Amino acid sequence: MAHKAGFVSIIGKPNVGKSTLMNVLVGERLSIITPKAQTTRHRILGIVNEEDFQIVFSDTPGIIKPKYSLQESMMSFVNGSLTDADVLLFVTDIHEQYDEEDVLEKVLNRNIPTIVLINKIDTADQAQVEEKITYWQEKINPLAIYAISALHKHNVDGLLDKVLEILPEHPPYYDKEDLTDRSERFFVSEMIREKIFTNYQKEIPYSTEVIIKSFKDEEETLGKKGGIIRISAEIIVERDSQKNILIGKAGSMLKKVGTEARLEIEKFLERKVFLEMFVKVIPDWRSKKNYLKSFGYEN
Ligand code: GDP
Ligand code: K
Ligand code: MG
Repeated sequence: MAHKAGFVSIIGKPNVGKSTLMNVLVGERLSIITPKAQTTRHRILGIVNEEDFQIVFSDTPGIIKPKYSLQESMMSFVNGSLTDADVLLFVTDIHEQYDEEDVLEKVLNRNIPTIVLINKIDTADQAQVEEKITYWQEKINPLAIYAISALHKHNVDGLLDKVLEILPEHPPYYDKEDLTDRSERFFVSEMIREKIFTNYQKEIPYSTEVIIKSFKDEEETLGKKGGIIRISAEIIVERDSQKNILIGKAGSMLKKVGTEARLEIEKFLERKVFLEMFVKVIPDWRSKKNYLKSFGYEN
């Protein structure tokens, strides 16, 4: 049988469940998930490999109108994923209103086969689901519409079969062992960022970046069997006041974040981890191109 392969972009507004869906499709917890908008800042590949196919999913930041350079870079990741997509998975929340047309225009004027996913149907009744299916049918007449719950893995298998049906015959783009294009360091920094998103309110999560300064696996560096992985991370914020909040009384908050992140990282790496974190202030880093570039946000 001929081998199929292609790129499948998961796109939509913030918080509709794109990252949840990507993790379900790939069967691994690659993308971080929080109830806050703009959790995902990068294009993250999740690769599903079988003998006769390779599906390369792209999780992307939610589509917004950028207000500062970081957000511009986030939107350029969305555009990049649209440029090489063989299939679009356009994710919507069942309760979401589409009164402005800008998102649709950006996404749907490209002649890419599009599947609409009406997500979070666990929060709606059958009549609402049917109403939305009709709505999207009339509005954009996509190749297919699936009403799903990414959270409860409901109706997702049929979706995978549909994607396979559309994918072109092509040799694999990545090694068939690969699960993603990102490094362990990247996922570690994301897991710390996730805990910052869930532990702090207001502007702190949006003003924070996490940089892994060192990552030393004692099994490799010391040849020590059962050795731990020592990780040192820098948490960057924009102001001294944010640094104080992040650290908390006598370091209590940072300690909580560190413990939660370490447990997550240990699960991911399947190893014991020692995690140390430092907080550093870089005023206005989200608007400074040189910092953005060094943090991996190319524009
Ligand atoms: P993204 O911003 O589009 O990547 O959305 P996330 O995957 O980060 O999810 C945003 C929020 O929606 C999180 O709190 C998820 O747990 C929640 N969520 C995602 N899918 C579903 C779903 O099918 N049903 C419900 N009830 N919540 C969901
Ligand atoms: K989110
Ligand atoms: Mg996301």
